[in-house]
Amino acid sequence: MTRFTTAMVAGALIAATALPGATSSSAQLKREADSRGDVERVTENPDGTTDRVDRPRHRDGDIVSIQATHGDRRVYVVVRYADLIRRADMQLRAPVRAFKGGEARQYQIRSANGTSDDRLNRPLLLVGDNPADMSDTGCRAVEASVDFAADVWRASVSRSCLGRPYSVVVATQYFRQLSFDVDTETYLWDRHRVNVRLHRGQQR
Ligand SMILES: [Ca+2]
Repeated sequence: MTRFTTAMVAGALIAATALPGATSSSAQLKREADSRGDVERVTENPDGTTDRVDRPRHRDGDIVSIQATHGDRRVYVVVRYADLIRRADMQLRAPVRAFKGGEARQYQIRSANGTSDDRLNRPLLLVGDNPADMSDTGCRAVEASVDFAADVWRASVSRSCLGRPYSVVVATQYFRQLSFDVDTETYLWDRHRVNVRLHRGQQR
């Protein structure tokens, strides 16, 4: 199994500030571009140091945009990549920070989609403030699919599985493990985050 690291989710944990309520009664949607050519090769060393090497010509897994929607019943995310190749060792992730009543919980939609085994590809909703120790919520109302021809990943989760939050912060990560042993892990990754919020009055 992949070991989780603080670095992997750092981008998702930044925007934790409480957000003012919006006035729109419709679903909220936000789309943002992500830089191209910013995939990194990361090595976490036994002494706790981390080496990062830019891979500007690496297109596979390079996130180019994220679109998040906070609807009345579900949170949706659509991620586009410069290129996306089916690989057994990749994970497509969408960290979702859900705010309600002054508290926030950290979730993550996770989808592998690297094999033809649908059981392994079944998307999961994880929860936990410690990115190294997240647990499966058992939520069945989580969906994900990959269009490799279009280099697009689509995922969604019901608001009930997120505790019916009044606002969410949605992020995304591409993660591909290259090597792993007890002391050292090397992986390719890219990440982006986007803020989407929903007015309290729309809680259901
Ligand atoms: Ca990118």
